[in-house]
Amino acid sequence: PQKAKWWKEAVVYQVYTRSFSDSNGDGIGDLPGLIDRLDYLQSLGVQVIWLAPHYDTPNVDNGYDIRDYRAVDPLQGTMADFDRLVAGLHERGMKLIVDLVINHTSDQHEWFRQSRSGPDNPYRDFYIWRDGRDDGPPNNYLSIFGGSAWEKDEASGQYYLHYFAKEQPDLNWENPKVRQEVYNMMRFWLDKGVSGFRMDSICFISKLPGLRDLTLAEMESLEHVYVTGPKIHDYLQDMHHEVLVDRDLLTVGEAFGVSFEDTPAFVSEARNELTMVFHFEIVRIGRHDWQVQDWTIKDLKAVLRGEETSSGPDGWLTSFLENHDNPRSVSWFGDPSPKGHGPSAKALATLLIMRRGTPYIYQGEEIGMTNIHFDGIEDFQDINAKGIWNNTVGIGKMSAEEVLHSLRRVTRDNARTPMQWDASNHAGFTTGLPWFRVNPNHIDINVAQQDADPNSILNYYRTLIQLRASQKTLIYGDFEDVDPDHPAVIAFTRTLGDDQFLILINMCGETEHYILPHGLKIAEVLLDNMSASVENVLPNLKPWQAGIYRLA
Ligand code: ISL
Repeated sequence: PQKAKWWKEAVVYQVYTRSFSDSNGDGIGDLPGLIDRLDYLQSLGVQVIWLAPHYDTPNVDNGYDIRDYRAVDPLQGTMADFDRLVAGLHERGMKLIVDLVINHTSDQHEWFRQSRSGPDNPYRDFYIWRDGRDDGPPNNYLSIFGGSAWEKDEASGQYYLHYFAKEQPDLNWENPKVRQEVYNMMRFWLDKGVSGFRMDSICFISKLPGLRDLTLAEMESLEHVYVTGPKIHDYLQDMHHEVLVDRDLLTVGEAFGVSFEDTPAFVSEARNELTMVFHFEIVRIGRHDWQVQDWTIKDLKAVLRGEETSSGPDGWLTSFLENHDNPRSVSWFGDPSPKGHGPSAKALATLLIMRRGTPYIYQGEEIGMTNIHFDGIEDFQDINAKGIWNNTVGIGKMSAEEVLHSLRRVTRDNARTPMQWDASNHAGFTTGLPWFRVNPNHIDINVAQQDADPNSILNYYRTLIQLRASQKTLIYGDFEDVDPDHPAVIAFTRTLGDDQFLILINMCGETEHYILPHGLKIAEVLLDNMSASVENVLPNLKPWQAGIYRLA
């Protein structure tokens, strides 16, 4: 049986501050804007906020390029605002986790400025510098955002490594001084009252010894290579021992590239590394890297089962369908048209909250925010989308239409449009000019309207979250897919001792004639997005019908 922990019972809400709520009219969301919305977040029933990077940054990658780990980005507010945020959450019985970006810093970080100033500088070894090979970079590593992962520094003639943008040089974790600096910085924020960390790209921090060239196959899936550094577990255990131990924190690692089989090593409680990780198999279903592909509900169910076992006997897991790096789930897995929007968003909510694992709601998901329309490349903000464009259309490798077809669907920008608070101009996000376009559908999809409608997606989320909080079985119970082969319906049970629930989700926009396997029978409806009664849940599941039921 699972040990009880607050971070298993909590539902987490991810705030992408820049797009959440702007208090001063500069068009960029900020900490005071978030503080103004805490009552709303409390009313949703979430207990934890995951805050996007709030550190001083030149904003090349929306804050994932940190210039000063101990200062607040002036666009987002002040240290006093940060302290007020923590206090405001604690007053409401809620907690804060912050984003920890320690695979790389900004190239404007003081450590990098020093490091770059010459091979003899004491900070040189804070980053990864190598001599070039022939007339090019030290090896054929590629950046996740496209192009070489090496940038030449003209002054010394050497190259530095950057897995992401060239303005995001990778830290050298081999250097014990780097580790000590990072640990001190983590203690600084823990002393301010944060309850844990979301660790960005954490599985990339250990580099491959020798930095050999990648094979062609490896170049196609960089993340699977970059997570295989041999010291990753030493570093995480060292960090745990130095900083995390005995503090009862939520630590969630971004495990982009880590296979399900390799996951127990990160999350096993006995190993003292992380409490849970994010996998990308579910949110990346239906695409290869950034190119869209066909997918089926059966594929999705296979991934759900695979992820379920990835926690091993004494680890924990996460459940999420959206974040700031992925398109909107209702546009990807559901049906964003007026007819399918409400039912499919509720069906996805049922999956998100009722799986085993700590659920993470991304801002706007609780009202079913959708992807936005892009005409041409000039409509995009995302540094990743621009990199993809330059490396395809830019060098004549692919046609603009072909690339746009995928980019429109997959770009991270889809998740970064301003939060839709109401039907007013700029959706109540700002009184100024928003930094990024507001989705015109805020007229119909917004918090104010859904708050007032008992049948809204928002109120369905509230009910789901309460239900999960009230039933230990829905938190700690085992998960079993009871119908792996059905092509349209997800059917699973959650079981703890004698207590058992059935979750049914019709993942398509057609009525499904559905018979429960193994002679199972529904005895009680706890929640059903079509308000069906015991007698009429089955045999005809309506389009996107979903719910939680007790079995006879
Ligand atoms: O979203 C991706 C590409 O579009 C992923 O490859 C993503 O870059 C990867 O999951 C790492 O993401 C994290 O680190 C990046 C930052 O840009 C992302 O926003 C962050 O979530 C670099 O810090």
